Amino acid sequence: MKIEKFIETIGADYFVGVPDSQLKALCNYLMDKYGIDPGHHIVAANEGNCVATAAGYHLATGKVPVVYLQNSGEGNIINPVASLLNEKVYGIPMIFIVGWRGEPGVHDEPQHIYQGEVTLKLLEDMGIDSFVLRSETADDEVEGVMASFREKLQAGKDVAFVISKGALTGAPEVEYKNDYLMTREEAIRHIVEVSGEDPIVCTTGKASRELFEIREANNQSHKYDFLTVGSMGHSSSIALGIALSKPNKRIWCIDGDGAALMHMGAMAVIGANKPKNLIHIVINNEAHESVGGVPTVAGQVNFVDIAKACGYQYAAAVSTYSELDDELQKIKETNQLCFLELKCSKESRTDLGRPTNSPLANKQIFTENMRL
Ligand SMILES: Cc1ncc(C[n+]2csc(CCOP(=O)(O)OP(=O)(O)O)c2C)c(N)n1
Repeated sequence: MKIEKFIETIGADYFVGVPDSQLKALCNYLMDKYGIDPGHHIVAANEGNCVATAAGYHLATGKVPVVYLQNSGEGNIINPVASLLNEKVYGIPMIFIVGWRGEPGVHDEPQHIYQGEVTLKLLEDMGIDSFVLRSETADDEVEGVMASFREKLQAGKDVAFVISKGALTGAPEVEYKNDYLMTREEAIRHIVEVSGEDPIVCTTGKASRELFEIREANNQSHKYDFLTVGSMGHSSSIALGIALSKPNKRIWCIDGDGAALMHMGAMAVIGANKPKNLIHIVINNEAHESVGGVPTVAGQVNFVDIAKACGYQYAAAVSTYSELDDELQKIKETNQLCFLELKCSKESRTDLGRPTNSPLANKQIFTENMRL
């Protein structure tokens, strides 16, 4: 279905979301039409925040908002859906648009398989009526579904369109860029040169795919790396758990700005615990680059000040490779909790591959190496 027709059919003009590559048509449509606009389109830090912000919009206007998310974000919405939106609590109506990664029968990456299997069931368990939009779904069928959804929304219930691969079409071209010169991939290459045999916990999305390919190109083992292929926003907490358990090993965390924002409370807990052996690096390209490039709010966030305020003992930002190399050497030698922000461009290789090791195989060699 063409995105314009879909938006016209659901009749909404207020959207809060976390982007998804499978929702590219929707994301680009919203960026093209509204950009980031407090009256029409907000990109939230995580999907639970989307629900809460959309609930606030409904409370203030009486209108029905739309929340869009990848199905990976279902876990993040469960709490506010069950304890805020549900008709046994406040009965706040909302339309969800959910990108269905890992749909059974459609090939996808390991982190999407189980989530894909339980996507519809989780919606059902949350009391959200859903309809699966497929590439072959006729426009008038969607109109019919929306007519019945409208009655449910009027009764304070929530509904969802689950978007199968390729079902939404007609994405306008949108250019996502900033002025920074370092690329994420080259910056990771510089980190790997300095980290040597230290373990690295790497964030969700293309950063992990790039790290995997860098190891391959260097003929190095993958045993040093824990790739957080799913579980966006949790790399720094995983790294904290490792760092506190292995005080004699230096642990590097390569995080993304979108991921760091998604569960920013983790930084407060890391800062309070002060593991001396943890180096937390945020690659800030001001975007959700891995899923298309929709901006995060990280262009307006001072991560260095936040890290210092959370209790990190050293924090700095760099935007060139020579600054990066200087800082990497410095923090490698200081025995204290360090934070480094890398200001990077919004780009990646079009021929970037995916890890060829399974997550289970990755875990096994990583843990064997950790326990040596
Ligand atoms: C809970 C959850 N929501 C959404 C996604 C989809 N997703 C995968 S990577 C990504 C963007 C990550 O952005 P950032 O951390 O800034 O890294 P970048 O891709 O820019 O390097 C998103 C939204 C996900 N995997 N999990």
